Amino acid sequence: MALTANPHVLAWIERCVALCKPDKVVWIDGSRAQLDGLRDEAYGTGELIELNQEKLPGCFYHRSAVNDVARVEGRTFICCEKQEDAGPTNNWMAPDEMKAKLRDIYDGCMAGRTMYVVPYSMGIVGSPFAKYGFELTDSIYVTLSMAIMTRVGQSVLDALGDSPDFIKGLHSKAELDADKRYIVHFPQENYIMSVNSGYGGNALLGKKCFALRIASCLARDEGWLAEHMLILGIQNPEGEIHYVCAAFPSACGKTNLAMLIPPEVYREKGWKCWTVGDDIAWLRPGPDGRLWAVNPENGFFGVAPGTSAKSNPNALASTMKDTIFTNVVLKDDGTVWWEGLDKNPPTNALNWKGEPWDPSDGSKGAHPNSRFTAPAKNCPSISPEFDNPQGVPISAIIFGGRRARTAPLVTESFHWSHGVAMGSSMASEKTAAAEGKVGEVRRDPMAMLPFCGYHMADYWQHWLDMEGLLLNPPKIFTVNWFRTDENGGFIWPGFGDNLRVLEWILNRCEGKVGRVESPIGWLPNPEDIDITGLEGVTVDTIRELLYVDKELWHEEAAGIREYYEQFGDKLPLPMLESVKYMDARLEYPKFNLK
Ligand code: GTP
Ligand code: SPV
Ligand code: MN
Repeated sequence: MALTANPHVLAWIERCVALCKPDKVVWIDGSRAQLDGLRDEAYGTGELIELNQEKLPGCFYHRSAVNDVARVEGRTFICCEKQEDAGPTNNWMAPDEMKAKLRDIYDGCMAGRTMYVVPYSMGIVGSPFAKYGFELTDSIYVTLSMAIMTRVGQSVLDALGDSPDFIKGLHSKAELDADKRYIVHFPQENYIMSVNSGYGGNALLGKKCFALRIASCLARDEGWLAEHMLILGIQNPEGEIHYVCAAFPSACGKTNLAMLIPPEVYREKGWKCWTVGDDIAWLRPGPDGRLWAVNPENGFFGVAPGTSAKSNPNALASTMKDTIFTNVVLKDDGTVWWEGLDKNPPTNALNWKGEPWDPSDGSKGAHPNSRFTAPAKNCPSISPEFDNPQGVPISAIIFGGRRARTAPLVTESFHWSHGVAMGSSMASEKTAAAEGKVGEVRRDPMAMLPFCGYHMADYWQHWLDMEGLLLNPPKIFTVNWFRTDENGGFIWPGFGDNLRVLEWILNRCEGKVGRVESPIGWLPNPEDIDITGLEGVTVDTIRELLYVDKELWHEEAAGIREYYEQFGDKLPLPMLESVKYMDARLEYPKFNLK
């Protein structure tokens, strides 16, 4: 039975039912009993596997299809009326043409199956910043994942009432046919259609599809920002908490930074960090002229490999109950394992494909993009402000990526538009979170390349315009934890020690520390990065990590200009000026670069 009388919702669902032809329709009220019932049903069909309930209470396991393990950017479309509004970085098709194509694929796709109606909220239900959506899906895995990642159920319907202001999402696994897989956004209709995938960002429509691609369009129209950013609170020994947002491309360290545990010497002095969000931030100008951030999600869909008691104890602790594990190693005692968890790969275990796995044969047991889906409230470092509907005030915005050689450990922008230019030209080496060749360098502006729902150059202009809405804008920085030495090893220890860099950033925001001018931005005095208690890192190491290589940066400037060319007349002037200026400054005698 329908759980709402909202005529707009009911009329749309009726059309979807007529198209997909499910055997029945089940409304998700969000109750524990209903979700547990669905989980048990999925144990029966093998869609989900129960884990050891003594060791991992409330946890279960899922394997996705072998051809369905990451987002598919090549099959992700922005279908606005005019192609030029989607821009050169998005796939586009005319809405009518796409709908005709999808109609054939969806026709009868749920025959013999149940359609679950999942009402969900991005943001705290009832908050002025929350936005509501519905995901119609034929997957119990997706339904249960949405119940972790978002706020679902009756409270959402009550808050929505009879309003037509909701985001529609129609998802079907269909046949999991990779050739008919489409992840499609119709921003002008607030509509998302996803078919033939059951994985992560392709299928959990509240996440990348709604909270970034559709929301970025809403944000442009309404004067705010929807960003691929973590939100972290940093408490200093005086007890003050300052918040930063950071955008890194997929699988480049957001979850890790969001759950940072200070190094021992910092903990002893009283430093503490608080997790507000690990993937998505919605940012609005507040009445005080600052930028305020909320995390619209309610859980973490984190990369499993590399997560350990050493690298990220908070993430690991978050997965100890009520968590779904996808595509990791399944051990014979009903627990899980992945590369980097510890140094003891299990014997008698099944790999992510469900095959008996011999760790000594050199193959990976867990898929590199295997993930945990964990409730945010499980996280030991979850911020007391997590549920604050007003969000938290942001002192600094940080852009980062994986660069083996070029980018310094940290750089401060000269001013807002320079910071926007820095964000627009971010580059990173490709990871396993999306299909394609791992390792190759690609530009990923603001870590939003796969997630911006409109023309990238218009998005940069929107970022520039935001300055005018902020009396007290955050400072913008870039960081790079991934510089390597001649043997390919990381020079910077990273993880908890990244707080040492954050401290410098916050000190800059408060004017408590100096900086050095460089052609590419302000850099720290190497002595101002606190290295107390760090083994093997000296002031010279920091100097090396901050080094600006003239030739590499000339190449970088050329690469950025070439990248910008595709945006033609739409490219905001400050972007181009910024790279020209930087390129010229590399030759200024005062910098004396070799
Ligand atoms: P998405 O969920 O895909 O958006 O990824 P993410 O940005 O949250 O990345 P995550 O924190 O899961 O990190 C991905 C990988 O980066 C893991 O293998 C980490 O071990 C590694 N990583 C994270 N932080 C650091 C760091 O400071 N230094 C180094 N060397 N590696 C890091
Ligand atoms: C990412 O790829 O940035 C993720 C995982 O956070 S997914 O939800 O699949 O997009
Ligand atoms: Mn992400």
